[in-house]
Amino acid sequence: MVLLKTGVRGQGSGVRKLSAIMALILIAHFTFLIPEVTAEEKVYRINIEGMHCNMCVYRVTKSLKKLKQVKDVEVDLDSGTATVTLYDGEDVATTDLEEAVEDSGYKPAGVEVVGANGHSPDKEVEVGE
Ligand SMILES: [Cu+2]
Repeated sequence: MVLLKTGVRGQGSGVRKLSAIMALILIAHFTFLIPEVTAEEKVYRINIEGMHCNMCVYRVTKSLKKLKQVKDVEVDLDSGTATVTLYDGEDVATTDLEEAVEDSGYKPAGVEVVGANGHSPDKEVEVGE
């Protein structure tokens, strides 16, 4: 008994060191969790025909941003695409995206899911209602 007690007491600083390591592991763990949270943002890419200049880009961007699920829109004039990022856990009908493009005066030519933040779509999990 006595031996055991002194043994435990002797490890006091060791235990403190261990808690510090545990805390570091926890912090590291949470740091890794952050990208996972944002990975729930769905990203769509829309091919758009008829855009010629920055005014076109502006009009398409403005129209897509009117959708309440849309967090961010990036239109690339050279490739004729709009990359639309939704808010966490939100989804949108591709027809709504196409309508938004049409409303701005341009022609949608296909919508694809490019995954979570542009990463591979196979990571997506359909969650039941
Ligand atoms: Cu233009």
